[in-house]
Amino acid sequence: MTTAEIIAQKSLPVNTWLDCDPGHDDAVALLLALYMKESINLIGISTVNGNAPLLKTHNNASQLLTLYRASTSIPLHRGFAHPLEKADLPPPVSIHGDSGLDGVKNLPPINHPIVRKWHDQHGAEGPSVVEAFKNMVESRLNEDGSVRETVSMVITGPCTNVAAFKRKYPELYESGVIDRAMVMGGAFDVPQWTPYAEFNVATDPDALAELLTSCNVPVVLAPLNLTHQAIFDEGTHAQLLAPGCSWQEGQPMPAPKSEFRESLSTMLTFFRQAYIDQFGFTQGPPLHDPLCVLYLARPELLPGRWAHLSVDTSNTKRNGETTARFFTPEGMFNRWEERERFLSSDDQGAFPNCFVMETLDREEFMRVLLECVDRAEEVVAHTPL
Ligand SMILES: [Ca+2]
Repeated sequence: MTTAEIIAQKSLPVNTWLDCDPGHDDAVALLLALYMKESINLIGISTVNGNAPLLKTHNNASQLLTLYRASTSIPLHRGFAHPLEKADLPPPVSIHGDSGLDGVKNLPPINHPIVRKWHDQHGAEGPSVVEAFKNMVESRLNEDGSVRETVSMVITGPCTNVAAFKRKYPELYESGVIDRAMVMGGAFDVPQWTPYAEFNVATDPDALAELLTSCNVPVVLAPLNLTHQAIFDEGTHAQLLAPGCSWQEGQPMPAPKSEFRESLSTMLTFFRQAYIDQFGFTQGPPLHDPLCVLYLARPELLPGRWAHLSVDTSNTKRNGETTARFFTPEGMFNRWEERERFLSSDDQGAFPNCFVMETLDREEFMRVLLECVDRAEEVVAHTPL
């Protein structure tokens, strides 16, 4: 059994909370979370400042949930508009456009009644998300403090919301209900947003640092080294537009088979162009965020290693830099359940606090993604707005 299987050996479907800052790749993560139904039970969603200011990421989440015809029984909470401590960090980048989700055709408008319903459901900003996490955890604890069921947190933006919860209710964060914090962020020796740091971590380094102090909730990290393998290439794009088509490289793209496919295609085309213009990615955009959802359902597709992860919070140019000391060779540390022996060590810097996903079965990921598109298209076709 691989290390990945050991940490993620859970019964399916996995109760999942998605904390996000949509964002084009967040949008794909949300699609997977909603439509990998036999593997993922999406119990809640929250938004955070990140790819765009909070007002916009919350709008985008409301529009996407409407586009995807998500069940309105799933709560959507508005989170924090500013990082945990550093209020003066630079504003978000424009890679997702001014709205944070530019270029998507047929996106339901923000004044659509269903979008408004999502938007206003739990629309109060900030601390209310912490109370939502509190209720989510408490409702899964028995009276004697034992855990009735677990929840995996998926964080595809800055970690602000979850870190604020951990600070206010540390005993609930560590209660065992939250079994892991899946975090898209960080990078090791690859080009980044700043010369030292990946965007999500640079946007709120103190928040990730807070999560890394937990002895009970491991961080499972999808760094850029991994996510840059998740290239949404032209061949996959052709299949997204017209499933089963015989597209060959150099041919024009097929016409979209439905309005819904056109929406997703334009979303990924915008993201593709942004990656060409800003980072020189010519093969297609990397789909960072969905890998955190994919791992919950299919950990064998994303093997990795345990590490002690640290993050620079010094407010210097190295702000948000992630450093990993890996437990190698295999066998030094494989099982989260065996962390006790490190807890008693004098050197807390040796504690394995993070599982770093390292490689991806890209082909299978794209197959899963296209399957979710098929399922969503079917629902959309039968659910007029
Ligand atoms: Ca994101």
